[in-house]
Amino acid sequence: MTTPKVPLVIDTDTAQDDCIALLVGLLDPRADLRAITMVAGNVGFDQQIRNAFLTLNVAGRLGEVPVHLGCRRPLVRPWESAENVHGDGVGGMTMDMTNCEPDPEHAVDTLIRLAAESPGELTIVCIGPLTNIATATIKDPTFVDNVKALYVMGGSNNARGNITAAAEFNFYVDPEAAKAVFAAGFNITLIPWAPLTLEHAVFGPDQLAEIEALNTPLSRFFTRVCAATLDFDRSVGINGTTHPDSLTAAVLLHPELVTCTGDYHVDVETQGELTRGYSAMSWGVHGLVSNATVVEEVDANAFYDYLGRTLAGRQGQRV
Ligand SMILES: [Ca+2]
Repeated sequence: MTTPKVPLVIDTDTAQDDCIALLVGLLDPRADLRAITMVAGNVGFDQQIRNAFLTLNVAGRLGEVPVHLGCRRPLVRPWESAENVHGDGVGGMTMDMTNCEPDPEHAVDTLIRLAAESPGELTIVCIGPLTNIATATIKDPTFVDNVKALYVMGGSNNARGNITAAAEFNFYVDPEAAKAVFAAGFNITLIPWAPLTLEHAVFGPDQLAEIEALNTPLSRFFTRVCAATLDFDRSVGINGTTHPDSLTAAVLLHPELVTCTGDYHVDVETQGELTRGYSAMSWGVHGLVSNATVVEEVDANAFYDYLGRTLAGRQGQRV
């Protein structure tokens, strides 16, 4: 018996682990990736587009999955980048972009259309700021009900941030969008930065060496893309590369990776003097109704093995 494929869109600010999440969506046999939608986030918008096409190319799927361009800035605030962390997001890789044309349909309209075409079936893997999702929610009142689920990478579960002490980057960049999305009534599974990513989705030096030793086009791509942040990660006390985005895509396709979840009411701070983008996650004792399933633990070894198998594959072209 074959397992039914999971229809999904990946909404991404493509740099580093976003690229690896795209590989998961492009290469996992369980995934039916219907579109890649782009949102302002990690690095310059046009660089993000190039990074998405580089990833499609290495996966051997150029021209098969459309790239749609979405919101180029947050709802209310000016865009802030994480280029100090990511550089260009792909370790300086380039390619001929002659045949890499984004689809002319705006990403927000794509999200609305694809959700409406198969109501209750489409999952959106949200691994950037939530600007496109919030905008789609405002534009089409039926969008929330048409979407099966959102798998959101963002926030921290009563734990430390990354761009500030209080906030994780995706929620910090567009806190108004994040707040709107959590208030909208979606079925949300949330993959937080801390403690989950820091405890369960960091690949240390030995694991990175194992991946490099695979010496496939995909593993070489991984090594080049992810190595660019190693110095930054070490400077902030993380001895390895972090993989919250690829974990988010992986747990959608392989829920058996998840070993513990909790029901939380999640809200996002938009006004705080020191806490812009802070995710307040209430664990059921404050009289608030749950609006998200928060992943609390995953099988870290199984996740690493899964990505290793993906990168060991024969798909992809030389880089
Ligand atoms: Ca991202």
